[in-house]
Amino acid sequence: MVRNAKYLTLDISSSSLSISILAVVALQLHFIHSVLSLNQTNSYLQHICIKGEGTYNQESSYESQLKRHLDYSINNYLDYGFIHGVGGEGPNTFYIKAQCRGDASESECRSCLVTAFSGILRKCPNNKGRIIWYDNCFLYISTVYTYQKIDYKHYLYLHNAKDVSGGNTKLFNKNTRALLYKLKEKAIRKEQKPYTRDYLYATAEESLGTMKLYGMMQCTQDLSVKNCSVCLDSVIAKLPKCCNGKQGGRVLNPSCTFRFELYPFVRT
Ligand SMILES: *[C@@H]1O[C@H](CO)[C@@H](O)[C@H](O)[C@H]1NC(C)=O
Ligand SMILES: CC(=O)N[C@H]1CO[C@H](CO)[C@@H](O)[C@@H]1O
Repeated sequence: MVRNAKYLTLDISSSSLSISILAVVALQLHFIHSVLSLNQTNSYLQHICIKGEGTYNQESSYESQLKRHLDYSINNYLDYGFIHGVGGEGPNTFYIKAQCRGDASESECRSCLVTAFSGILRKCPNNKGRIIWYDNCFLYISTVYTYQKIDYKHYLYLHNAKDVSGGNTKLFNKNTRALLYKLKEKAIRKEQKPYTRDYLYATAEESLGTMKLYGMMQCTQDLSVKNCSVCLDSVIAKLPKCCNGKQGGRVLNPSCTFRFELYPFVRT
């Protein structure tokens, strides 16, 4: 009897406990859902360990210099979401290039780059050349001077798993291309000022019948407007390779990038 009562009590409290847990979970689910509907996550996308740039010994001071340099830049120079840095000496000279997506807040940008740095140390533990991409930022560490240069070597292609429905691939590709050229004109427009978040960055949306196509384009802020345009042409030319007949896709490069989807994925 006593045992039963005890059991009952326990049962009641644990069920009310599970009810309150459920309520919290429901709240979180609601929160997660509203975040997801803008797909404002910061997923890891891909990385490249650049074999040709050599390796370093993890016991050497190279990595701690790199870390100090990056920490300092992240804490002091992130106003426009772009970092370029030079450090180390002689054969251990490193160049850092990092940029956040134009709609990332300063704190999202900072936390993305902190994640990116620990991610790159894990994925390419002793490569001197390495690149890592997340939704909100990328980080490129190299032995090669990258400032103001267009990168024609490192492209990353990602596409939405879903195919365009209804056999409208040709028309959809044409509409996507049109959106990308519209984005390009917007990204390199003359009214834009250097040292602002919007510099060399653009978002746009286009109605396609009952659907809506959303797009984003960005060059790194060190590029000249002319070179941004050249870089964007080079990524747009990869459209068939990355995304033929897909509902969404992106081409990423350490100098410029684009993405399009049939759902809103970027704050406008
Ligand atoms: C444009 O890009 C090329 C190729 O990366 C580079 O050599 C040149 O210095 C850049 N020009 C400017 C004005 O930044
Ligand atoms: C990767 C991901 O989370 N994609 C989702 C983005 O949002 C749309 C609609 O809001 C979903 O359908 C996708 O699955």
